[in-house]
Amino acid sequence: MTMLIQGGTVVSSTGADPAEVLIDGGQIVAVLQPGSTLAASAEVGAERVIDARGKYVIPGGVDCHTHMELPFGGTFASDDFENGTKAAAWGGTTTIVDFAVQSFGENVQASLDAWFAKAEGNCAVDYGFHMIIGDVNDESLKAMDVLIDEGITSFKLFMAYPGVFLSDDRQILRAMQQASGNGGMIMMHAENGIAIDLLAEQAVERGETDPINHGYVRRSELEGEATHRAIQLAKVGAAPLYIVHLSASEALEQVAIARGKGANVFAETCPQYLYLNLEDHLGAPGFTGAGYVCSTPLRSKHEHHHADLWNGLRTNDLSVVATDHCPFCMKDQKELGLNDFREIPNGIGGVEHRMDLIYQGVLQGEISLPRWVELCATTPARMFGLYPKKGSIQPGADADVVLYDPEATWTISADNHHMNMDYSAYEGFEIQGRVDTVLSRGKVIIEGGEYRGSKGDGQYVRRGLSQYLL
Ligand code: DUC
Ligand code: ZN
Ligand code: ZN
Repeated sequence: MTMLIQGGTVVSSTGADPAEVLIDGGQIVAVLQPGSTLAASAEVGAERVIDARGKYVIPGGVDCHTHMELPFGGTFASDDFENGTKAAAWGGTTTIVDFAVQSFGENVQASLDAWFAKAEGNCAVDYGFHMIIGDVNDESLKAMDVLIDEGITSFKLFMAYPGVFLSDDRQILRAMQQASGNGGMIMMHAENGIAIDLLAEQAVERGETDPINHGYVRRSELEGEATHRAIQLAKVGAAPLYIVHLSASEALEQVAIARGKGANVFAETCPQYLYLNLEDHLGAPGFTGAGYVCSTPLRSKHEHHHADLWNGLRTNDLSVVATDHCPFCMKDQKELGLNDFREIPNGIGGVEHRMDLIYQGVLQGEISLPRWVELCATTPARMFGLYPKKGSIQPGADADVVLYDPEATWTISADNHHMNMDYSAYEGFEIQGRVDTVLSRGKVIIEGGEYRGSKGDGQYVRRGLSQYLL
């Protein structure tokens, strides 16, 4: 079907201008100047004209960090691919990159196949995979090369979670050397897990078992230390490095120093680290704080992490905002840690609210309107080999397009969200701006306050290499 999106302001990573977007066969075929002869003839030929007056027309969001159905601490993240990708669509995200997991002792390809089976035929929006390498050995190192050809071009390693996912420095360096040879991007969970586990053990021995202790023991210095170490190892291994879910000023400082010296180091942060904090959220009365247990943890409002992260988003030392969407319900899931914060499954759900929450940063004067699009769509697409099909409004791109109403006002609540969570980490947040219409490869999937897509609309995206390789 030929469609024309007319009357809106197209926002890209480089600017915002009135323009009309012509779509055919699921792709954008032209971006036209309003009032031009070409726009007039496109209107005549279009089978459907979508009125975008008063709306921003933006590329669909790319959330490059989600964990649908992640097994964690004896339970599973509560969104499956069907529900989680539908929630993403409601929030204007039209591509997710989820993490397939190779656990210790498992075969990489078999683990990846299991993740394909979970997603295939179930997704509302397009999806790709990164691979968590939880067991770096000769076999998994070889598998990294094979995965690149299958469109899985990035590999996450952990410096945290000893005995579960942690890779030691030898394993990290070896994986970096492999990525250096095959063009892969190493993604790092940078926290010193050995030191954290000692502090956690000591806290519990003292009887300090409440959720807030999760934040106290995962000290920001230990995120800074691990980030520094990861950067040095990447230099030695001659590999590009992408730090995931950066939350601490100390870690950002290390990224900024490295980038200042020209290192090919990148970092993402997430809305929870910009808007939530240790005292008010992780330290909420009773067991409520469990809903805010995630790693890296929320940081203290009495330090300067929030302001520093916003600054990093302006300077590009932070170049992506993703969600680390990893939802758990309070009932039966977070409750596993009622008597010991170490047993609380780590994660916050947020795939639905990233575009809205970061748009508040535009309204608050923290970032510009084009920077919003760049952080939430264009750079993640370029970083992870999805560009120019994803993350941009230009001829040849997939017609993943969002009409965003900048004036709408509403309040985030568990009562109105679509994620499978019995609470919202952002309950009561007053939002200006709202997703109005969502197109995924030219199909209207959200319109008029209704989901109009179907299960299985979303397709697997075979990713290329990062555009940020040197
Ligand atoms: N952090 C989380 O909060 N959840 C899943 C894994 C991770 O690293
Ligand atoms: Zn992580
Ligand atoms: Zn994660």
